[in-house]
Order: sequence, then structure tokens, then C-alpha cells
Amino acid sequence: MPFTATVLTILPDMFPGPLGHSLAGTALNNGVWGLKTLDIREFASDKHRSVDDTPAGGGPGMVMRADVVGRCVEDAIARQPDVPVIAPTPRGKPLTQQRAKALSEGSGVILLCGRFEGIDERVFDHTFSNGTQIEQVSIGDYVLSGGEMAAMVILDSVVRLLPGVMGAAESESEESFSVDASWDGLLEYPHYTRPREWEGRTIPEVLLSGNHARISAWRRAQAEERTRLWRPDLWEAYEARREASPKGKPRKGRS
Ligand code: 6GU
Repeated sequence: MPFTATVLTILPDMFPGPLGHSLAGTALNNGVWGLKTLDIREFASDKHRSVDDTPAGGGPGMVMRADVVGRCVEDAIARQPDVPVIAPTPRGKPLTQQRAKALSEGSGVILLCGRFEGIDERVFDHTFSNGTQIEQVSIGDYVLSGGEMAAMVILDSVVRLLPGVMGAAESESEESFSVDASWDGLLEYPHYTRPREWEGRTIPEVLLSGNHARISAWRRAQAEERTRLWRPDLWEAYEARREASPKGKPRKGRS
């Protein structure tokens, strides 16, 4: 059975959306991974199929009902009892490359997408029938109008790591935030291709030298320099790891 994502949403037509294109889309069409949606509205019980109601205590907007969302999550868990349930939300634990990698090594994920002001808090306090508690994950410190686009971002980061999705084996291992041990925590080095000259700018000579040892050393130096200048937070963590392990090869994992 391939990696299977089940997205719980009141907007199932948003999927696969961008995930139906390019790398992820090809892999989806080839059965390398599977995508299902569950329409939360199908779990409503009244004739108007309400999924939301006014907030207790007053205030703006609407809140998704615990009973409706709870039934939908239970239904998804019954089909996939062994996968994590993740709710995309700006208050969640930040998504990292490590988390994406861990998810890609599992059998799938259930993504619970909220809309309106949010989901009744009791859904997050609840332990579901198989012992699962919902994990909250954020893709960054800004607010989206619903969890769907964040769910797509999470899935894109996971799907590209599945075996057989990326072309060249090494195209992942040297890039920014790769989990590869020695490049871990560095930004990507710069890339160039034809033409050799564009708008008066040439390709760095070393890349045309054919000297692979020199090229590797140059790329490493560029990656380190960019990280130091552009992401001092990552550079500090990288240096701390390098300090703790010999030969300038940081250990796997980051602080
Ligand atoms: Cl993961 N979800 C939503 N709805 N908004 C967000 C987010 C996630 N991350 C940042 N903003």
C-alpha cells in the first residue's frame, strides 16, 4: 500500500489542486502515493448539514462543531488507524524538514483542515478511539484563511521525499534544509546553467573547471557564506553542532 493522505475539509474540490501537477502530480497519477478527501459536511446531523456555529462567550466569526468534526476524524481513523492526525494551524509546532522526512517514512497522514475562526477546542483535548490525539502543525508565522493550503504545503514537503518521486537521488541531499548529515542546516549553494554569459554576467570559473574536488569545496563555502549572511539563526545552530563533532561534519539532527 502506498503512502496515503486523507484530507478532512469542507472544501474537497480544492484537492488535489497544485498537488495534481509536476512532481507530486506525476507521482499521484503513477500510484506512488494516494490522496483521499473526506467532506466534513457529510458528518453533519441536521437537515441544513451545519458544520459551524457561533462562538460560546460571543465574539466574531464561527467555530467548527466538535460533534461533526469528531465524527469525521473517527471515520478517517477507522480507515487508517496507524497514521498521525495533523491539524494545520498557525498555533502549531513549526513544520521542519525532519518532520516531513518522518512523515514520509510512515504509511500516511490524516490532515484535518479548519475554516472560520477555528475548531472547537475539545476536539484537540480528545483522545480518539485508537488512542490518537490530534497534532497541531504550523507552516509559518502568518495566518491563512483555512488549513487547506497549509495541508498542501505539508503534503508537498512529504511527497517529494517518497521513494521514486524525485529524479536524481542526490538532488535532495545537498539543498537547503536537507536532512543529509553534512549539509544539514545549510542553505543551498547557487546554481548556474547555459548561457555561459547573460546580461554581462558569467558563470563562476570553478564550475567550468571540471575539477570536482574544487567544485565541491566552492559549493560548501558558498553554502556556508549564504547561511551566515542570510540566516544567522541557522548558522549559529550549524556552528554549535560543528563545535560538538569532529572534522567539520555536523551530526545528524539540529537544535
Ligand atoms: Cl499550518 N494553517 C493555517 N490555517 N494557517 C496557517 C498555518 C497553518 N501556518 C501558518 N498559518
